[in-house]
Formats: sequence, structure tokens, C-alpha cells
Amino acid sequence: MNCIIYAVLFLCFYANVVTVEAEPEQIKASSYLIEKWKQWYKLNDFNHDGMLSLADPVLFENYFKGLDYISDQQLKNMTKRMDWIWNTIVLNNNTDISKDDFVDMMSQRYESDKIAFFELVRMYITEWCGVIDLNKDNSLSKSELLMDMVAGGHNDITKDEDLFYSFQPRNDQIPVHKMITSFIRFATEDVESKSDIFKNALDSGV
Ligand SMILES: [Ca+2]
Ligand SMILES: [Ca+2]
Repeated sequence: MNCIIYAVLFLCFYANVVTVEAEPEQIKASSYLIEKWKQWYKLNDFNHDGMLSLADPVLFENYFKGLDYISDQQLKNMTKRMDWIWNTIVLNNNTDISKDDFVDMMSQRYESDKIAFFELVRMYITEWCGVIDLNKDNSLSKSELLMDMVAGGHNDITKDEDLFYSFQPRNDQIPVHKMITSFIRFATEDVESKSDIFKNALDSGV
């Protein structure tokens, strides 16, 4: 009888050891995701100098400063959001970042905490929509999206319009929530067979 008790205790102990020592599943970023992060980098390189730096959002903001119908308050709001996006998410408080370092940073964020990474991407695109949605109606009109693209150095209007229509807008408007879910898919989805509006647009050379 004692032997059986000892055997049971041993098995319980062994099971605990195995449980404690089991390695947590390592989530590695797929080559498909890394390829998309490189496209994300290029998307943000507004001045096309091959680096991401504060010069990129400055160029973006200067485009809007030249427009008569953008109020001082709108510019102030834009600058505040852009500063946060760049310093917190894109540059991670560096003055500039290379493509390789950007990909390494995203990989490290993704692999250390996938849920936190999803949240980071959600905050990124939500803030972006706050920048683009100039009239704050929670929708992006064609002119709002096109201004955003041109201000960001993506000057091929035909391709920018293709991007707009790929969202299948209703009444010529893209709901902000659709933009947010589409970008989250782009920056976090590693299943290649899933449709991806941003990936398709960037593949076409937007
Ligand atoms: Ca740049
Ligand atoms: Ca709007």
C-alpha cells in the first residue's frame, strides 16, 4: 500500500517538475510578417531618404500648414498625435531608425508579447485615423485619404485612389473602424491566404 502511495507522490512531483520546466511556446515572427513590416517602414518614409526620422512627420505637417482651410487647432491636434506616433511607436524614442532596426524592434515587441503588440498596432492606426479624419465624423472621405497619402510622399494619385476604392467605401466614405481593422490585419496577420488591403496596395507600389 505504501508503495502505491509513494508511486502516486512521485508521479505528482514529476508532473509538477515537468510543468514548471516546460518552455513557454516561442512565438516567432514569420517571414511574411517581416516582409510586411518592411513595407510598413517604407510607407512611413515620407521623404524617401531610406531612414525614418522626425523629418518625416515634419514634412507631412508642412503639407497641411500650406492649406488655407486647415485651422490652427487642427494643426495643433495633428502635431500632437504625430509626435506621439513617431516617438512612441515608430522611433521608440530614438532620433532615427534604419529598416533593419525597425524590423528587429517590431519582432522583439511581437515575440515578447503578442497581445501587447496587437494593442500597440491598434493605438498606432487609431491615432493615425485621428490625424487623417479632419472633420472628425469617424469616416475617411476620398479627399481626406488622398491628402494623407500625398502629404506622406505617396504622390501617385491613381494608386492612392485604388487604395481608397479597395476599401469598398459606401457613399464615398471609409468607416474609421474598417481602416483600423484592415491595418491591424496588415501589421499582425501572418496567414498569407487572408486578404490584406494594405499588403495589396503596397505590393502595387503605393
Ligand atoms: Ca525618411
Ligand atoms: Ca472624415
